[in-house]
Amino acid sequence: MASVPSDGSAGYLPETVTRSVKILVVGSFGVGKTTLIGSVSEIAPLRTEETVTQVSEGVDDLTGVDDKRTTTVAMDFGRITLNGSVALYLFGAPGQRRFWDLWEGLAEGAAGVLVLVDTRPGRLEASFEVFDQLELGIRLPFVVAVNHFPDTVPHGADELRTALDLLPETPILDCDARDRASALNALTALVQHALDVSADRPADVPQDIPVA
Ligand SMILES: Nc1nc2c(ncn2[C@@H]2O[C@H](COP(=O)(O)OP(=O)(O)OP(=O)(O)O)[C@@H](O)[C@H]2O)c(=O)[nH]1
Ligand SMILES: [Mg+2]
Repeated sequence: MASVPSDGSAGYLPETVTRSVKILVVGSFGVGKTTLIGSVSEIAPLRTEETVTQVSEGVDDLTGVDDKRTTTVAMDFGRITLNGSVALYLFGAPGQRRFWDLWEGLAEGAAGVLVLVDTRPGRLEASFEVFDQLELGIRLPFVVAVNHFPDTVPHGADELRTALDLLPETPILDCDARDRASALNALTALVQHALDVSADRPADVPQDIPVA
């Protein structure tokens, strides 16, 4: 399905690509957005990492990500080609609360949003506002991916759906942002969901994206 160039082509878009789709990746501080885009991108990802400063103290909860030294201050960018024909352009949002005003601009033209959540004790609450932001400001189809850390306690989808107040049709899946196949699986689920949602709005998303 996906390929990383090993032939020195520097990640030029394959000639077989006939469609391009913009995807936004959001989530609260430190959930693994930059990691996921880095794992899955077939080109060297663009990152805008800066050192976490004291400005973050008392604002962004560092619980569970104590070893995190850098944070995204503008966006991540990567690309993955599905089935040789559809290029997904991945835009990662900054997770620090003070940068959330950038999300709406980053969402422009996107077909859907992958929402990463960290369900560990003390971390899940940070995602509540993310969904407010999505529902009030961005209003695009989204899929929720639970990024598993070593101390993540598995929760049932129903339990999470209730905790996050999600609609019954919103897909929830597990992923490991460090794992390419897992990240790809989450993105594929999002494309499929965006297609399903757009059935009533044919202009939003190309209808013939091959999802394998
Ligand atoms: N164990 C484990 N660690 C992860 C995983 N994903 C990310 N990490 C680690 O968690 C930290 C957060 O990763 P980032 O990818 O920078 O998170 P982010 O969501 O981009 O963070 P901001 O841009 O600052 O909001 C890093 O230290 C990663 O190495 C995962 O799936 N499992
Ligand atoms: Mg980041």
